[in-house]
Amino acid sequence: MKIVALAGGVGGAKLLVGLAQAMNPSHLTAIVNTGDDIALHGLHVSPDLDTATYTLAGAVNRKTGWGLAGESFRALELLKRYRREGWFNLGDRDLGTHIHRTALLRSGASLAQVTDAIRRAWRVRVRILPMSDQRVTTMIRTRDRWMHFQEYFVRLRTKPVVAGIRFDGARAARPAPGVLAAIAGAERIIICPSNPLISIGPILAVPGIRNALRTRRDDTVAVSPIVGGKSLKGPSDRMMRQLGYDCSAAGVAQLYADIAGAFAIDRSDARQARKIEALGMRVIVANTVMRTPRDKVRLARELLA
Ligand code: FO1
Repeated sequence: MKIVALAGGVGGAKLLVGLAQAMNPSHLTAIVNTGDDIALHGLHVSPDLDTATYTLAGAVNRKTGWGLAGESFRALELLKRYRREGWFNLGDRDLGTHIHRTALLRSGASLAQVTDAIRRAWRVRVRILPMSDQRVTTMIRTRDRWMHFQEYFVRLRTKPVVAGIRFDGARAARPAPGVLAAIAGAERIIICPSNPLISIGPILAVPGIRNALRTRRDDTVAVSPIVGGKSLKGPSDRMMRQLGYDCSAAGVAQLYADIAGAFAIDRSDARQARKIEALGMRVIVANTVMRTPRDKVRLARELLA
């Protein structure tokens, strides 16, 4: 069975691990958000691609969900001494990935080619595709200005109220090679419990992807990242509220109603089922909170069943 999963950061990567264990991992394609990508110290950093790769390789820092386990930050200490920007915590080993990615991009490789080379070096069998080879940058508007997503997320620790989101470069971007074919050829498509606005939103903003998914609505299931009105990880709940969305599983379902024929919610949200069914979506009630490795595989099996 060929499966496609749309994923953003930490929440998405967790479900990818469950899927990779519940099926033949070489039949799984992850289409990953690159709106969070940032240029730092002359390096191209792709946080969500790396989170997916490191997590699937079993090398991720389990505490944070991003970066590598057992990481040190000695290069960063020196960067700070030189008064370079030090708010984005690039680990010593992680820097190796960014140096390699940047060098390959400079020598003319595409982001999709580089991503494939990196996941092979980590012996990851799941195919990992960036949403696009072109640069798309998620920008966040706070009260007084627009800023890069990572400035809002990491430097300002998601404290400012979000007044708007835009995806710079999206209109001119194209789906990365393999993305549309994977969507067309998948037996099932899974939208991971990632932030719908800033993790899945950029993927859907790449021209052609949302339309391709609309034609596969009957085979697509989305998983709610909101449980009991709260996000499982990160600022999804606050962001949704601040931007005037209904911050609930049903509110997320509304955002996906045109592309997902089924929507998975947590047992504790079972009362929302009727509201979601009214959107023309089939509701799957499951344990969607992934705390242990068993939780991940169990959820993956339910989504594949
Ligand atoms: N997240 C943080 O909250 N603080 C950091 O300093 C940080 C550094 C970082 C370095 C490499 C990387 O791949 C991810 C990193 N992240 C950090 C996570 C990243 O900002 C988020 O996971 C995503 O961009 C949101 O999906």
